[in-house]
Amino acid sequence: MRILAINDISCVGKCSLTVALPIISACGVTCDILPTAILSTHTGCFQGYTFRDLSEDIPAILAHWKSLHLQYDIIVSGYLGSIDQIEMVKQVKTDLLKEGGLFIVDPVMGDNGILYSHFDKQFVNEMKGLCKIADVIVPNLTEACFLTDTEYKTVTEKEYPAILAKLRELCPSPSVTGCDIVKDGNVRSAVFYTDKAGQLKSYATEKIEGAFHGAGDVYASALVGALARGIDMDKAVEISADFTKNAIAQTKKDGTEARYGLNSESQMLAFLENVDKAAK
Ligand code: PXL
Repeated sequence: MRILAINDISCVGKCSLTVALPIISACGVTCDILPTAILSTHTGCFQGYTFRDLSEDIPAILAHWKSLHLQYDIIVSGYLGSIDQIEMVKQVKTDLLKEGGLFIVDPVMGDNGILYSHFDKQFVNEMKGLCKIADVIVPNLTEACFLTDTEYKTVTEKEYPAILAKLRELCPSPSVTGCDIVKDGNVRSAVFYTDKAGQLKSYATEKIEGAFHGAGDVYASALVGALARGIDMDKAVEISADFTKNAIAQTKKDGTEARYGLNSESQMLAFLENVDKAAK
């Protein structure tokens, strides 16, 4: 099983490839990487970061891979620095995804109702185009709102089914993280997703207060690893959401600054045991 993760390298602040590579590889599959940019830190909550766009290097990398006849079972894309890079990812899918392979898009664009710096309405529109050719998309609630032209500020849990229905117009299998729901008077954090037939489903975990950077990357990487091991979507969502929640709880316990990312390392073994159990 060979996976290609397309994402940036943020050298500090665990997210994108520094999260995807260890988590996907640990699931027992090969994870190759296509770095889109190198940054000194990610762009959220840090100032003065460096940003080297690697677009110029990518055609030669792809030409070399073609000469090796590399083909992928799963391609997963994450943070893309420009509209040109969205076009590049479409080409990578055409050239390198095996017949019947899975194309998974994490439409990284924003959080807490706002777009990250560098992104605008035009980028959102182009990202909708990328989602249209994906088999699975994993937006957070903010990104789901931008993809469906929904006002984030006023969203309540009553709107989740309509958002999922609109996302299904883009992609057959959306999975939206960070959806707060109230159950028995307690707020819980849920993933809302649909199966291929369009039936709405959700999986909720304890809500841990705070904004934790890189949580979406941990969830998406775990989901890719679980799907790569042949686990069905229901179970893959469940074990990926549990892992993410445990990593958030660990980060809160450690008291490290949220912008430095999730301390998922100590929770990895339990996640991998769940992967192994479910893959049998
Ligand atoms: O975690 C998502 C992410 C990935 N890569 C870069 C980012 C962000 C979010 O801020 O800035 C460079």
